[in-house]
Amino acid sequence: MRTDRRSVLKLGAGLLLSHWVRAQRASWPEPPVLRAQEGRLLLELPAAPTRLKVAGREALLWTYGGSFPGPTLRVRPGDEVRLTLVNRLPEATNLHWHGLPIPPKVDDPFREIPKGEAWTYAFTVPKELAGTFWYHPHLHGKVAPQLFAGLAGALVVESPLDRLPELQEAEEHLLVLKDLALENGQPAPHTPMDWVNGKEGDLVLVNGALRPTLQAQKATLRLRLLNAANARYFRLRLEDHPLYLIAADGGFLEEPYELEELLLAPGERAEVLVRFRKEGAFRLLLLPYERGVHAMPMAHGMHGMAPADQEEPLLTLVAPQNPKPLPLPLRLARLPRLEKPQATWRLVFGEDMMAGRFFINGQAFDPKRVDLRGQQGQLILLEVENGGDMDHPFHLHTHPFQVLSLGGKPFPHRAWKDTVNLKAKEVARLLVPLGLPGRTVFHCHIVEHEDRGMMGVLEVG
Ligand SMILES: [Cu+2]
Repeated sequence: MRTDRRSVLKLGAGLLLSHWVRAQRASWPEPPVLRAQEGRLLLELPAAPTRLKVAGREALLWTYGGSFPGPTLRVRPGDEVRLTLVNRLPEATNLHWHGLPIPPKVDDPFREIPKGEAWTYAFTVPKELAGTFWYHPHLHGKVAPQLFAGLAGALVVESPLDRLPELQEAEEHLLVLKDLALENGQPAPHTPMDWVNGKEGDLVLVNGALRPTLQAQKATLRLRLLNAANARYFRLRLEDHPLYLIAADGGFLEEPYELEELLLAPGERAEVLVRFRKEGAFRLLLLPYERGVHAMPMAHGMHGMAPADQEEPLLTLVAPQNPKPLPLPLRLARLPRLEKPQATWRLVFGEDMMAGRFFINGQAFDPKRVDLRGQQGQLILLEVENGGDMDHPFHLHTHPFQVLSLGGKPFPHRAWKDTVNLKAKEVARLLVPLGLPGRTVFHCHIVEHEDRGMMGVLEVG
């Protein structure tokens, strides 16, 4: 494919850093946005060590395009994306297009881009797709340190439904939720315990900022939330206001679903509407969440659970004067009813805490082994059981699914998902229409667990 050199966006550190510095001065930070022009997004994106200021401290992170989080890519169905990842990291990496139903040959978790080399990802954004997706490294064994070091960015697929008056008139923002721990100005290295529990950081950041404030101009907000953390769960509640869920991982629900709390496991996304009922400042609170992490699994056996943290503010929303929120949209997407699965597959998550190894159906990941085989067009009932003592978010590449039931209860709304959290001993029943052919993977999205074996291979012919 020929590339028009002049139209390629080259993300030298300069362009994005200047953009970022400006954004940091404003009270509300948001990653720089790169938008497709005339149906094409042509982009050279370096992954490189980058000096930044994070939460008032100097830090050397690993970034995409010089910003933390990486630039937000905004595209529409049918757009052509041609992104060249330039690896300026001191080790190999690659890219995963989390949630996009694109060919596994393109979104290839088995590909390795050596240091100093580049690789071009070229694909067409699928028709009928809309929602909040993301990109991050997926090189087995290295995902956890690379993601923790800062390598993550959002990809927004716009939709004709965005033009519904109740959505178009809303004020839209992206919230990349990601934690970080710094040691000597660099991302703290993984301890042996981090490789068991999944690494969490003491800096809980929104778009790379600590406890930012958003001064809303409008009385209705549309927030796109992405949990881009390695292992931290975001259980969220907004003071004095419910949240109206309008989209899950893979796009719109059929109608808004009112929530008192929103739980986002690593890898998950949600879009919510906030409708201000009164003037004032309202904190989005991060509530404690017990995910079964172990305090001392290595040295002295199980010492019980780590104490749950107290609730703390994640960010503050300031309502405009005399707010008059928009009505809720009555109808959103029409989603297919999936019925009569042709096969049932079963996956069981397993843990060996003492060894720090993780399994699916008793086996650690082997890229040369195919664990599940199916045919394009088949509808699969996939039962995933968490046989472990910790929560594990199940993620499947390439093939979005609908959740039939979780923990024995029917799922409360129809939605396209690609990541679903399982508490200890829970079973999720998923309906998976097998889509594009090729070899892809499924795994736990606590990326330390994936790096330490909790991943398998699905081949669709
Ligand atoms: Cu896990």
